[in-house]
Amino acid sequence: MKGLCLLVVAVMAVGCHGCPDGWLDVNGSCFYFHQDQSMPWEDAERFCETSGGSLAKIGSAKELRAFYEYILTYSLSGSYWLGASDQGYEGDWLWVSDNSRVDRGTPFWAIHNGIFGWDHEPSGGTEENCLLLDENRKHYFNDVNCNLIHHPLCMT
Ligand SMILES: [Ca+2]
Repeated sequence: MKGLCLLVVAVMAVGCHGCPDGWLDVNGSCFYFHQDQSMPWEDAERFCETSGGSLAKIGSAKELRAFYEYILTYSLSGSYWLGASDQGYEGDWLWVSDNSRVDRGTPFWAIHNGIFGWDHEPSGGTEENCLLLDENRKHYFNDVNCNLIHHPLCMT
């Protein structure tokens, strides 16, 4: 695909975006905020798979920043499912797209005031096994119940 883009640029001297219109290009992957769709986490993962992808992975601080800026730029509302859970083994958060481990702490996870003072999410134990880009937590990561209804954030 990259080769084709270079060819198009060379021949037509036009800009080439690696992603379809309306999709966000971050580090060579394409992301779509499905603001018009709402469903539980597992349905959201299947929804993204039908378009040949999966729920989104946000793997670096730079990527998280790009998502945050996109949300602000387009005034997106609601919270978005990300492609990670700890359903397999409680407390072990894995990205579904490549089975890699989710980084903990700053700058990804929201903070909350617990019995021992301020601490990072996740805090929901076995009740909260799915990862949300949480509008109510300034779009930081939060672990929530997988049956809640939120928008899919797909990547391909
Ligand atoms: Ca959990």
